[in-house]
Amino acid sequence: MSDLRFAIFGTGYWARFQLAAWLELEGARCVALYNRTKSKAEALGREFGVSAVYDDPEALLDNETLDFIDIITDVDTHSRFVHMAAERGLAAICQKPMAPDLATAQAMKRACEDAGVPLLIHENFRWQTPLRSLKEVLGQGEIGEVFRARLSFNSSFPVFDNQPFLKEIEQFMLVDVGSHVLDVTRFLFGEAESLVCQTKRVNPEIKGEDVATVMLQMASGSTVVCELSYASRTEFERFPQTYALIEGDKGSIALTQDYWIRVTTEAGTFAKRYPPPRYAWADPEYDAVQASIVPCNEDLLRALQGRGSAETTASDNVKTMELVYGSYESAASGDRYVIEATR
Ligand code: 89V
Repeated sequence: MSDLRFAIFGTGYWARFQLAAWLELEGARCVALYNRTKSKAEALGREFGVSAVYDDPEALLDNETLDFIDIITDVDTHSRFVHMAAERGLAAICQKPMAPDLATAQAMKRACEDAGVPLLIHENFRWQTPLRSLKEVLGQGEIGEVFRARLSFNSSFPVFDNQPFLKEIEQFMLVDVGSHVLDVTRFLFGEAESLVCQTKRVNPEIKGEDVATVMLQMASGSTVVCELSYASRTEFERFPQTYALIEGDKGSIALTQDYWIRVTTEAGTFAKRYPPPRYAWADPEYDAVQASIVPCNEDLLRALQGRGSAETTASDNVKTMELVYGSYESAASGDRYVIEATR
C-alpha cells in the first residue's frame, strides 16, 4: 500500500508534536503545510523537510494531491476547514475540541456524511498508556459492579505559557480539557443519561473558567464525577496526568501519581505501574499526553487506509461534545442536563 499523502492545517504549538508522531508510523506522509502566518509554517517545514507551504488553504487544496487533511487550527476554524475538505471529497482529521458548540459539531458530521468522506477526530487522551491499562484492568471484572467513579485532572500547571490564546477564550476548562476527560468517561464507562455541572474562575487573569466539576448519571446506573482544574496546588504537581478512583461492589481501582494502578479487593491490594513510552521529540512536561498522539494517529490511519473503523469518528465525538456543551448549559441554568438520546 502506498503512503497516504496529507497536509497539515495550522502550525501552532501542537502541530510539531503531531507531525513528529506521524513520523513514528509508516503509511502516511505530510506533503504540505498551511498556516495563516506563513513564516510559522515555513519554520515547521524547514524543521521537518516539508517544502510546500501555504497561507491560502484553497490554493493548497488546488495545488496538492492529497488523501486527507489534518486540521490542527483553533476550534473556531474547524468547521470551515472540514466543510472545505467535504466539498472536495477529501477525508479530514480534526483536532479536539471538534467544534465551538454542539450544533456546529453535528453540522460538520452531516456535511462529511453527505459528501461520503470520513471525518475523524483527533482525541488522544483515551490513548494514554495508563488510561488504556485502566480500561483493561476494569474489564477483568475483579471489582464487580461499578457504582461510582471519579476522574481528576487537577493541577497548577502554567498552561498559558505555551498556549497564550487559552487565556482569552470565554469557555476554557470544559472545552480544552473537559473534551478529553469527558471522552475518557465515555471510553471507560459508556454513555451518560444526564449530568449536572458547576464551574468557577479562580485565576483572575483569564476570561474563561479554570475549574469545573461535572457529575454524570451513566446509563449503566453508576455515577461518575469529573474534576477539572488548573487552579489546584497539590503536594505533587499532577499535570498532565488524569487520576481515577473506580469503586465497585467487590473492590476499587485507583490510578494515581506516577502511573500506578492499585486494585483493592478482599484479597488485598495489587499495584503495578503503567508508564507511557518516552519519545525524544516530546516535551517532557507533557510526556503522557504527547506519547498518546502516536497510537491515536495509528488508529485514525488504519481507518483512512480502509482497515477498520476508528474509535473517535465524528459520530462518536459528537456524543463527547454534547457532554461538554451540556455541562455549560447545566452550569448556567443550575439544572440537570438530560442527554438528547435519552429524552
Ligand atoms: O491536550 C490538550 O488539549 C492540552 C492539555 C490538556 C494537555 O493541556 O491543552
